[in-house]
Amino acid sequence: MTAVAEQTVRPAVREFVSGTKQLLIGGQWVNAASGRTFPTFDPATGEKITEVAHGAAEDVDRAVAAARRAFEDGPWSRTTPSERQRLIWRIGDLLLERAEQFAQLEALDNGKSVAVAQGVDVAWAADIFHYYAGWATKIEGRTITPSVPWIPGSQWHAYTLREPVGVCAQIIPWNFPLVMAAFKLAPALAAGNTVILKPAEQTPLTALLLGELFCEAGFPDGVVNILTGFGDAGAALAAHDDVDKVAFTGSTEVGKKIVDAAKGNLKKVSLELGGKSPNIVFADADLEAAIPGSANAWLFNHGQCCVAGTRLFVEESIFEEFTQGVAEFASQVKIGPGLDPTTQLGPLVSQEQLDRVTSYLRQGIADGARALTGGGRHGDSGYYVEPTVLVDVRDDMSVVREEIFGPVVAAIPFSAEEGLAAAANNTEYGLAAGIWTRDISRAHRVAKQIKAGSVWVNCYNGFDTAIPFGGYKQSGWGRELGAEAIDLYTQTKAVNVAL
Ligand code: TXE
Repeated sequence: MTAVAEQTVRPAVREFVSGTKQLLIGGQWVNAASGRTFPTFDPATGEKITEVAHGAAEDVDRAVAAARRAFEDGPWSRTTPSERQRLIWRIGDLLLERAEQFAQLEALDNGKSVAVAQGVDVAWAADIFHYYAGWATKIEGRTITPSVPWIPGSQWHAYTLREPVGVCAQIIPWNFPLVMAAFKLAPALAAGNTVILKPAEQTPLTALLLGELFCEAGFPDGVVNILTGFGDAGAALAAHDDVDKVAFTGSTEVGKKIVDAAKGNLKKVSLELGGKSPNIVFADADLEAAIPGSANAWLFNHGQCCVAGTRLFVEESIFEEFTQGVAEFASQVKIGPGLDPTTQLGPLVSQEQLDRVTSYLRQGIADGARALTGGGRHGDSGYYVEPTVLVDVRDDMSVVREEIFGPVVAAIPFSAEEGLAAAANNTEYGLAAGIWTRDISRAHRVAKQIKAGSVWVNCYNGFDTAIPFGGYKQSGWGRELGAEAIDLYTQTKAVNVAL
């Protein structure tokens, strides 16, 4: 840790990162079978925070075996829904009790502002555990009265049971490390599954701290296993014959590899992948709300959001005024390290992401795009990028077509509602969209035409644990959050009884 980080973070955080972090397998903290470790870095400085166990295929086998035992023989398969409810609820409580520690650790490892980490990430993760604790006691089947018309006079009684899928592998990314862990773990556990969670190699720390909460709360051994490592560990989980389901959030490219790897035993697959979401502003919109709202649509979390509104469609008559307003807003955000509570825009997560985002910017400008503000790296230490508003863009440019995952937006003028949805839908992705207008009929009309899993009207990033979330097209398979996530982690058994 740097001297600044040493001074800023609480003793509990310093202590947590003071030694090598281990894997959580079968209720025990253990080294990787190979004994290897890897470093995790502070993106504000590029300096190492600590070493983490480098889990690989052999550890995957151990973790899957532990999860299988806990599912088949262990107490988890015999716990009642109300016992699961109490345990899961306790995780939400513990997260809130330790909110500051989690927030500082997240800011240190990921680079996001500590204020956002506490107010959004930790608060939301706790809410997700509380919400799904409630679901544990409400997973119910149906009764059906079949008529079986080809057996006259027969009498039948049929009902459905909703059973857990089994051993679930959950592979998550680095942009919302704690929230992603909560998205995956809470519904899976509520439905009675056991889990192996693989955090991203860039940001393993809050998942490991969360692992401590599972031990403290009294979850039986092997119900939650946490395996830190790289893509090869994820690939081994996705391919494992004793894993019943794999849930993944990350790039579309890796999502396709997961689908291939899962074929062996046809395990269930759910995917939440990339996006290039349209955010549409009509001339009649409330500009006082739409300008900051549309800026935050791609600035939030430094643009490292799968839902980021990175194609900004603005009606021609207000295009110049609006894009200037967004550029001015963006140029005024305070850039700094995540651990500074006044920071609004922190560093990107890694050198790799810095290189990736700045290379998109260079390519876009070489292709003829013009930066109204920003355009490159910010400073020369840490992984900072200037918030960038690009105009004069064309549909064939990579900055318009591809997910950049940094604080960059491409602004595109439009002249009429006719043809607008086709332009907005002209992407391989379909995760989210925004619509800003005072015309309520138009808002609903356009919302219906957009091919995306979430549409926000006169707001952006409007998330709630009860609202389902997921992608159309190449943005994914399945829906997380809400009741839909319980569907992802249960399977239906139909029982038909001849009376
Ligand atoms: O993602 P990866 P990366 C997008 C975003 C970003 C790009 C690359 O555009 O710029 O992806 O980021 C694990 N089998 N998103 O390379 O590789 C990996 O260890 C199984 C969008 O970091 O998809 C990590 O835990 N697992 C996204 C997780 O997959 C594998 C969030 C995500 O890493 C694997 C992150 C394999 N073959 C990036 N290879 C979103 N939808 O929010 C890697 N992993």
